[in-house]
Amino acid sequence: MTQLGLFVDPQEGPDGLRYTDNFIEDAAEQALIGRIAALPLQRFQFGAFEGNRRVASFGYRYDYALQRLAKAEPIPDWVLPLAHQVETWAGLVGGSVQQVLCTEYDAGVGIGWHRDKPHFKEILGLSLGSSCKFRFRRRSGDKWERDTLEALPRSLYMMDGEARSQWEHSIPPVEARRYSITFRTMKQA
Ligand SMILES: O=C(O)CCC(=O)C(=O)O
Repeated sequence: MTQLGLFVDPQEGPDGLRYTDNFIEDAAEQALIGRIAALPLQRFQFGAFEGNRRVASFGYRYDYALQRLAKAEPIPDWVLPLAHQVETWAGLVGGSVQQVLCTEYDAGVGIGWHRDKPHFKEILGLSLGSSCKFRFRRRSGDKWERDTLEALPRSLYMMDGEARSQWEHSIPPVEARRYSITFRTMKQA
């Protein structure tokens, strides 16, 4: 298993994965955690099932019952400068981020293997509060090829290319409460 923690070697890990530590300062992290904790977070709903993580979606949300995107509350003003900072780092045009997901994982909570919905293009994620093992896997014959990114608090990752289209990702139960903000661009129709 390759540990990408500092992402020293760009040849390591899934193609299309980018990562940087210290994307924001400590004070900004604390302010963002306060903002997310104050949101009306809801347990993640997928059809008849409910995840243990708590979320709030902005811009769009995926409706699992109707299997399509639905409009959500606009991206809040306090997220917009951060979304712009994320777009600049990613080399994206300003305003590309059109969906924002704020997530709270209590200790012991994670997220199962998945790829983000095909309606979205680039996926970027800011980690807050504690680190997590951001795992990747993809089929290779009858085996799984695997990688793990140690995503530190205040770090940002981006999934594009193969990391986005071929690899699944998951987070095993976190040891301490973690928050994340996921920034998604839209695939053009
Ligand atoms: O918390 C994270 O950084 C990942 C979230 C995620 O994979 C998702 O909500 O689809």
